[in-house]
Amino acid sequence: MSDRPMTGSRRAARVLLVAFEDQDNLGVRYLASFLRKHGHEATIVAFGNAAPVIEAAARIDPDIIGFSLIFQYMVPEFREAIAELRAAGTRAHVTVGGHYASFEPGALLTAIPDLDSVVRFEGEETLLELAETIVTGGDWHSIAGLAFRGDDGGAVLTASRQGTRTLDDYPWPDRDDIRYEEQEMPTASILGSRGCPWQCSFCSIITFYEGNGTKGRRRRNPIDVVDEMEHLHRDRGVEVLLWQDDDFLGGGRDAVRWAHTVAAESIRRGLHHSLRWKISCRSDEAKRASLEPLVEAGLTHVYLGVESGDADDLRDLNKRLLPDVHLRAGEALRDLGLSFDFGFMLLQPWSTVTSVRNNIHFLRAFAGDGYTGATFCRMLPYVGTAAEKRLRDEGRLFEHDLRADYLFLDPRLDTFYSWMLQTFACRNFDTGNTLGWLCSLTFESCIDLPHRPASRAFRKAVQAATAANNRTAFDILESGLDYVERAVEPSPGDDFLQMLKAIYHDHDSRTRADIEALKEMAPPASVAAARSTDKLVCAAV
Ligand code: B12
Ligand code: SF4
Repeated sequence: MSDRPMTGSRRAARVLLVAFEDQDNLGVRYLASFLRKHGHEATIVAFGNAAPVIEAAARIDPDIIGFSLIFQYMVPEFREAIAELRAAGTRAHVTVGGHYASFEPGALLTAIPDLDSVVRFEGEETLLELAETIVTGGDWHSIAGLAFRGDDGGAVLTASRQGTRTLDDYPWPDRDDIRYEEQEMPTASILGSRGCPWQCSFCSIITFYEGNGTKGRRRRNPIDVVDEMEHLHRDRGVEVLLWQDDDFLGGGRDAVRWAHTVAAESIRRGLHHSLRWKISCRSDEAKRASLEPLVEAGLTHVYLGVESGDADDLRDLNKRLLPDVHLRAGEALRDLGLSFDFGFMLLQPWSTVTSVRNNIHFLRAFAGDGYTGATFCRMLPYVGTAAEKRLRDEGRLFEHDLRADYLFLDPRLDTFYSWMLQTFACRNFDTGNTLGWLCSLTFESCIDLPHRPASRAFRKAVQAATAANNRTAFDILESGLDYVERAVEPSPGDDFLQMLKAIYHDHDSRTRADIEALKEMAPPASVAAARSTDKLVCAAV
């Protein structure tokens, strides 16, 4: 399996990597290619349940099994799978890496007794050193970038890994086992950079990369990036690139120049004819002049980090911009004919009734026309964020089930939030939710490929259905807020709130019927792959 056999007496380490993989999981794919570059064997198994992991472990007899834990809520499932692995007789060293693991190694080592170590922050060098030490029977406890259980049961952290890493030193992510040819619209994830120069209070990207002693956003050589794009398109048949960069335009003029170099080089190589892009960026970066060259190169869709339409909220979130900037970004994206969706936290720990009301008004102006499906949720205080620290300092953070949580300063908002969760679960939060479908259809109605030209009639129909749904959701939200503002001791079960919920559910059924009709109208060979955009909704929280 390895591309370069080990020389000398040391044998190649066998590493089994396990990860949630809705889209290409670049974390484990970078780890796998780095291990292979150094002569080791790496196998990736997508995580759904323990059975395929146990089967792969029995087949490969790995030295290390590494789980990628980027999402905190998956801890219980991983705990179960690791216990089942041990029960099946696995003696391999079991480690975990990823965002949550990096910030909370102590809690994780306590929650998962069968775990041997945690790899903290970017894992390429640490995992390689761990693999090479374990395969030679050495003592791995002093390897930098690790955490493990000490004699007293508490977590021991080894020295952190420091120093600027050049991303160009890493081989491209290992995608050998991905069957792009079997996808209806072959879609690959790609990274042009790691990190972000901004400091939003709800986001852990800054602290995560600082954990390795790096700062800001590290960009790859743009020509090497286009080499990877060309390989994916011409050799693997990929038609859509999901740029997983947290902020594709983050880093001022240099970053825009870098993005334009990628665009110009891919046009020079003719990739723009049949390769389409999706990027994420901030509203203050979504300017016509910055985006136009990317559109020429194939940009179709933008995920915009809006987060709030209230000036006080935006200050609490440390977004360093005002609501007008979002509205201008929305206009620029419409002018360029791009589809977009956006992250939006209707509520955050310092919300007031007024800020929530302002947010609903903002949503009407921003998405009332149905150009995009309007998302709304509540900020979650993830570990490693300034918001989590502030809540902790204020004595407002409490834990349940390994998740940090909080109550609002105004108890009426707790009632509003509980009611909102019930009322809009089918629209915003459940698997296969209505909004996910509206966003998928929006993307589909804008993408234009040589074998699948965009249809104006389809676009208009999707926008009309989205507008009707968005506006109903805003009306229901506003009526619910009016009620909790005026009622004495409101409760989510109050008759009036339950009536609003029933009205929304009735409308949601009609939107579902519209969606079924729209799916029939969609140009062929696309619906399944575009579903991946469901998960982009609200990805920042
Ligand atoms: C792509 C992505 C997604 C994709 C998932 C892609 C997939 N794998 O299928 C989608 C869009 C589905 C998604 C959804 C969500 N996401 Co998301 N997502 C990302 C994003 C933007 C990029 C991930 C990536 O490719 N990173 C680049 C690779 C190279 O880095 P990496 O994965 O961190 O891996 C490195 C290290 O962590 C470490 N490592 C990782 N795994 C392992 C394993 C081992 C064994 C070792 C040794 C090391 C190691 O080494 C790797 C190489 O250096 C990240 C932000 C980010 N920059 O990472 C957010 C991020 C991971 N998502 C986040 C969140 C919150 C979500 C959602 C919960 C949002 C929501 N409210 O719905 C959902 C949950 C998904 C679900 N299942 O329900 C948060 C997680 C925060 C946290 N503390 O939990 C992040 C960090 C964004 C943020 N700004 O806060 N997401
Ligand atoms: S939310 Fe986006 S812009 Fe803000 S720090 Fe995180 S990645 Fe950067």
